[in-house]
Amino acid sequence: MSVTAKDLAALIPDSFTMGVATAAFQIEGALDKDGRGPAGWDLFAARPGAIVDDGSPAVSCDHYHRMPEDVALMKELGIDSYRFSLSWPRIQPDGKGALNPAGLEFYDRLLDELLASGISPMVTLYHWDTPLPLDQAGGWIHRDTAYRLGDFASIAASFFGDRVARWVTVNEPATVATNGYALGLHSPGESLLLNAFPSVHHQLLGHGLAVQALRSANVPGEIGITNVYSPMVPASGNPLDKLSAGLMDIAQNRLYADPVLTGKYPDVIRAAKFFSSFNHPDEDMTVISQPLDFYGLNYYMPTKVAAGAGEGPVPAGMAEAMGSDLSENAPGSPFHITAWSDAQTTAYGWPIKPEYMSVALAEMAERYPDLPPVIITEGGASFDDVVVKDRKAGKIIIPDERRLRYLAEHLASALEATAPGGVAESMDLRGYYVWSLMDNFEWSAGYRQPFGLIHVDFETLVRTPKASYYWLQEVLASRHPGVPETAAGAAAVR
Ligand code: IFM
Repeated sequence: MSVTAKDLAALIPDSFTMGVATAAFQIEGALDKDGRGPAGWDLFAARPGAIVDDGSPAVSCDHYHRMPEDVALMKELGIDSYRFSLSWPRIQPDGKGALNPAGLEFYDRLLDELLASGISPMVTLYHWDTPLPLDQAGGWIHRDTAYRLGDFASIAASFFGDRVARWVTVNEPATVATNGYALGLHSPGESLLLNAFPSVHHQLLGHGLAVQALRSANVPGEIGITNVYSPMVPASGNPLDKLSAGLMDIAQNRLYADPVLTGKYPDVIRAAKFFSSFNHPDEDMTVISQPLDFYGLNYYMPTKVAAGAGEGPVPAGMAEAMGSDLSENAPGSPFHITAWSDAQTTAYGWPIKPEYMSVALAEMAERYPDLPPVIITEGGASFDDVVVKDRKAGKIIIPDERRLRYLAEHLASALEATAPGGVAESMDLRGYYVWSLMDNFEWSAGYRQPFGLIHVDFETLVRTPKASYYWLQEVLASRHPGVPETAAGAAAVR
């Protein structure tokens, strides 16, 4: 499929939100500045070998000090909305109790700058940077962390509620539970395998408590959660592969979507033996499944699943990009992820399959008849970008056509699926946010997986828009005929 900027713009409905997304820990840097407390991630990232190349998040994009420049780049891009997260340890260093005025002031300035630039703020309350004292007390294994997130939501509502258009309570609880608590690849580095289940339940409870807090503060903004969704595809017609794909679907998709959207864990989970060792009050399910104004969905790729332990939980190519030998992380696993023989891949080794964006939306629409409006809160791709110095023009050019194509094809797939006659036509799709505004600290993959529309030189911190930025700028400007094109270089790549 090849989609031009103007063709794509013509597919975008008038009221559809186009945005870019980031997360505090991945872009802010300034970890020990102005009263920020440590996060569990600060410690995890300092462990030798935990991060590819031992990349440090200490400075990252230094967004904390360069925020006005970054907002100016967003304004120039022409987006409708910016999704960012509040750094919990910058605002409330201990995760409970005293607040840090400098942290509150930073987000005050960011919100004001966005609104002055005509950009609508979408705020994520929890994007993985748990304050260290909470992690040390058990993190998401500990029920109390959910209540602390509820309190944090009240704080955010009282300081920022007047200016936030949309709230995301928790980002991708599946990634936190799987990578952080089951496999030890992310902070807090626990390898509890199936015993990680309490971290699932407590994040979902934290989501529900945060919804309650925001509702009781009467915030005018819309409220939702963000779950990542990957269609699970059996490696073959073999019944064991099909069973494995079904189990993986439960473990990575339904385990998080069902409780929020139906108030119940999937039957298999409830029946599973490990579940009986962990009890929770029944009332939790009511808290978890409160009505939402929107459901946030992150789509990056489908997953091919095969029976048996395989060489490790993920294919070698992907594992290498994450800098890990994963063969020991899930010993005796009953199934594993396997590579697609026919797919191009991102730098991470993730298969590029835009048609599965439609599959993801169709599956969600079919499974959850009462699904609220959906917003794709993240989508994007990491590639090894090439920085070209055009000495004559005295410019740097970053021709990232693969990223541009990835975004065009995935957005087109989502819009076509949800248009009348599409495979997910019953879904009310309200927006798409590109991950990410700029290259940043990609968790345990460090700086080796750049997702940005804007290149960041991590030595000099100079920002350079890539071809995908200029292309998106043209898409955005073309939505409203009559508005003059803003961008120098908008035509660089079509
Ligand atoms: O960088 C992450 C983000 O923090 C959560 N969703 C997936 C992105 C790419 O891996």
